[in-house]
Amino acid sequence: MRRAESPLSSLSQQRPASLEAFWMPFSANRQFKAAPRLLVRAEGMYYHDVDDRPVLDAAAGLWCCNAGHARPRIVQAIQQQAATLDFAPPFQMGTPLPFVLAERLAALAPASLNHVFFSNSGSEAVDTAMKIVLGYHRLRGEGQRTRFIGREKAYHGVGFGGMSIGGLPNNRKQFGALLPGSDFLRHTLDLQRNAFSPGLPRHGAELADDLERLIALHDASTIAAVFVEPVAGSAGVILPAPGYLQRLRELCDQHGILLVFDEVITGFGRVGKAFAAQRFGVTPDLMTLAKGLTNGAVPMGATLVSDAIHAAYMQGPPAAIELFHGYTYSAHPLACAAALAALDTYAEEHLFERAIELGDYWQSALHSLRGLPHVVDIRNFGLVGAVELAPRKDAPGARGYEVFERCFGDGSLLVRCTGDVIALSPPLIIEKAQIDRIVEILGDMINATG
Ligand code: PXG
Repeated sequence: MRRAESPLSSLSQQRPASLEAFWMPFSANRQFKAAPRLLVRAEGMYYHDVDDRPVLDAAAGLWCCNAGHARPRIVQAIQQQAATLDFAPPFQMGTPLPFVLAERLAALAPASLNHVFFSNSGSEAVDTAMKIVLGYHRLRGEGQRTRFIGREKAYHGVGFGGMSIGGLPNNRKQFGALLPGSDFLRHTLDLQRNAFSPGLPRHGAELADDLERLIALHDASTIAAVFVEPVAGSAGVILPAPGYLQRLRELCDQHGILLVFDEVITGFGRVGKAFAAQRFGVTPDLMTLAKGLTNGAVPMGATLVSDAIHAAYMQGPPAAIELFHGYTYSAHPLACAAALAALDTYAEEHLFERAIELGDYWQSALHSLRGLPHVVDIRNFGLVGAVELAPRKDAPGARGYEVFERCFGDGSLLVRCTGDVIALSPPLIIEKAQIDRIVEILGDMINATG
């Protein structure tokens, strides 16, 4: 399959003649273009770069490829679907696969989440959730509930909705006032009390009570929903103390506030169950998904909605469009085919159990890096890990970036750096020997970076 002599495949295997025109996302464009890192193919646990050097993937691409790369079922499903039905209009028309996929997702999700709205990314899944929440309160005569509560350091994508409830300053500061009325829970990162905790941190369940402060300030009657990542990924892997999510759920219930879990990263086995909601035993009212939904192979997002919310919309004249929202590519046939094949692969290989099976091994391997220069914290949960480094004086992020660059260049290892945190989220097919290899290389590169 690789290296078929078509013009596209040869283009996809070579250094491009010019790097100028492509404005790269979330990248230091000038720095990258001066020393590009180009990946040209992938299989299983490995990428290959443009010089055909294998690179061990400790990031599942970007938290996406939970079953590893180029999985045959998924490849075939996409190929067949592209040749059978490339596109069909999703508005007032249907194709079979999204109905099948939605049933499969509902069966996998917590019991009450039985309705699925499709989009093309995590950002769109979040914005969709925000719109569904606002419409729901309005339908129930509580249209004054317009305020969203996010959390400091949260990442909910880059739409104006998700950005407005996101709590990473760099993602907000260029873009003006954002949606009015959002407010933020305190984040749960506490190195003083929790540094080097194996698994969930002991301290910090009481941080959920911060919602009471916001309720006291704004009045519950103005608050539409609380959005949280059960485990925050982008900010550098921030974990909740046991009981934290339960407490948020209780407070939301007491005050008629909807609880939304953004499971774009935690979904599809990353933390040892299909979804973090199940691992933590807390059921949200809505859940946002993307990434692992198609194993990263085709862009797709999904917003799962409870029966109660869905029922509120399914009233009034049957000819009325219940929700004036959707994307040209909602439920795209290629994405649906990829997602169904990804779900089959996950099930066949029992991949949602891997993060628990490997959890102890992963934890001890990662924590063996304690004591290396500048390592100020190590965090792990499921098959997620983070090694936090102390920032260099006056150059936050520089040390983390250097470790990332060395890992790729000298160590042939793909990790993700976010500020001075090295985040790890390998494909769930990882073997113990590959865990050892990740930790060995990362340790060497941290030592070399100094
Ligand atoms: N919610 C969460 C929790 C995410 O992690 C999104 C929404 C947005 O998804 P899209 O598909 O619109 O990108 C994400 C995305 C990182 C990193 O550095 C993580 C994401 C995106 C970019 C970088 O960890 N997650």
